Amino acid sequence: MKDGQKTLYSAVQPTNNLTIGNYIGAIKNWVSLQDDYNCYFAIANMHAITVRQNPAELRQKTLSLLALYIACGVDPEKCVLYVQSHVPEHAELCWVLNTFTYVGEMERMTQFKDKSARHADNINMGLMDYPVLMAADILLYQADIVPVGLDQRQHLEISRDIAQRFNNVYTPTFTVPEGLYMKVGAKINDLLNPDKKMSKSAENPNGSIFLSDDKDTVIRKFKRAVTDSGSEIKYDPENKPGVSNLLSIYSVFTGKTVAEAEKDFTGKGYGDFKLAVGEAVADKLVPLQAEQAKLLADKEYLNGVLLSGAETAHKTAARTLSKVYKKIGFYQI
Ligand code: ATP
Ligand code: LTN
Repeated sequence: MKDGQKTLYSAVQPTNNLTIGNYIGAIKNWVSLQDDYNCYFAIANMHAITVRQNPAELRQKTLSLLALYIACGVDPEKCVLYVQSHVPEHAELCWVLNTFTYVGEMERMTQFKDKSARHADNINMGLMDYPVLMAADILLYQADIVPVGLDQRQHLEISRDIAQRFNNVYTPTFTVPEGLYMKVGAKINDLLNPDKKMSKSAENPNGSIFLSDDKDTVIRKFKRAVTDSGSEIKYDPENKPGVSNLLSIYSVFTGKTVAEAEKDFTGKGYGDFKLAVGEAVADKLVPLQAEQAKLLADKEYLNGVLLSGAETAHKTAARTLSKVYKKIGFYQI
């Protein structure tokens, strides 16, 4: 822990396979921020069970996500990496915050509406309560900033509202967190449906590039990516959503600006362009997969990271929860 630094919090659910959207919108940014903040990165398995999971798979994906965080460059020596369910204060604070959240607010959440439609046979209370648990995650650590993709903006706003509401009823208790959205890549879109976000759980897996895809699959998916009418390779999300999405991906994976990326392709056709994007992505994914596999072979090391992460996280979380319990009048012994 670094004294005097602000606190940063983020998490990903250990569900399905992660896409390059998750990587670009979330994990990649964590790496560049980890030296400047006190960072907590969780594996949100409690959020994951809001839709039905296979238990063996959930267990395996938890470890595999940790290995991925580390393979991407998130350093367990600098950051607190832990599993959400290992720190019981998340559920405990969530309960208190539920009493500061209105049913109507939760019913209006876009993700709740989307997921209710997709899982109509299982619209459970947890699905509705998802944003409150997320607020509990963030507020327990008094996080100043929360780097996430744009799809999480609404959840972040509600976390801020809940924090402010509590602070106003009692005395300042929670830091009111700020969302951090990157300029390029805050929303990577589906390759076949460039108006929709690329998602882990998309119906057609050909529109998503999974971090576990091999080189041939990556190239094949990019070859089939939907481009736009005309032939110019230019960043114009309004009129050329397909091409602009590919340019964003290329720019993030090569470290070039979007303007530099455009220049690389002046005079070139869509075929060459799509191949180059595919190659840039595959070149980064192959070593990442090798590193993840190497880490996964050392379960003892990974368990050690989680054990020490849970211990550190629990200390901070317990301090906040105790403050909250005192303010609301819970008798403490
Ligand atoms: P699902 O589609 O299964 O609900 P998801 O792909 O949205 O899941 P999460 O675990 O919910 O994945 O999100 C992890 C992080 O990745 C969040 O910070 C989220 O904002 C970010 N993210 C997800 N998809 C994208 C995307 N297409 N572009 C940019 N960021 C994204
Ligand atoms: N709901 C988030 C994952 C998540 C999260 C958090 C992100 C759970 N808790 C706290 C930031 C802060 C998602 O990305 N789907």
